Amino acid sequence: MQKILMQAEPAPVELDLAETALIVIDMQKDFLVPGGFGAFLGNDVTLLQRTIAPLQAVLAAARALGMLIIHTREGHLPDLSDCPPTKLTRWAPGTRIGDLGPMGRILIRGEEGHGIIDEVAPLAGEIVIDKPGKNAFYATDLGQILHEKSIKNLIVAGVTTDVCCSATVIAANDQGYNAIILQDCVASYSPERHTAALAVIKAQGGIFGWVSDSQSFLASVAALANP
Ligand code: TIU
Repeated sequence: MQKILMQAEPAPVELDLAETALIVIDMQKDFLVPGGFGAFLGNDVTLLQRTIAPLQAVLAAARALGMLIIHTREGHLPDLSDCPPTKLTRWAPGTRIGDLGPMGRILIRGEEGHGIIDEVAPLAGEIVIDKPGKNAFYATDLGQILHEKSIKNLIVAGVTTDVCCSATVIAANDQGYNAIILQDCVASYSPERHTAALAVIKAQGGIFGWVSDSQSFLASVAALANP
């Protein structure tokens, strides 16, 4: 078994790579490209694009190590039957989930905007989970997949820090997983909410998990080759 020791807050964390998955949350055009759900909500989507380069480096290392890699996509069935009315009607008509945008219907499975951006596209064989909620465990097979693969630790990347990444870290913690979020591989439409969400995760001795970064992950992996 290959074990890495990764610098993190509130404390370094040791991870057995055979029991660790990289989960990449919702790196979809609907969140990162103008004209999608993120932009419909009034956000500057370019704030999320700084995650791309560090995430590419982390993905390359995880692939080289043979780690389990899971990508998620937030979105709904074309008939919206899996979208709770509370999520559907929260915004003004014309800017809602299912409404037509420049990349197709907003947050609808199969539409262009629902797809993962090319820069971090899943490779053949990598798991892609479609989720109707913010938390990746809700109404998905994620828990079952992690159980079958004997995964105990999740390295979390993607968007947005304070919404789907945070919701997934919090759910993972309750379900008995160690969650380590990589702060330069996650981003928010609000730098203040990004910082606040990470502060909550690592507070009180790591109440929800650990906060680390891509360089710490890559350094811990490099140390395997040069012990
Ligand atoms: N994936 C995800 O975070 N969904 C969101 O709706 N995020 C926002 O920040 N709005």
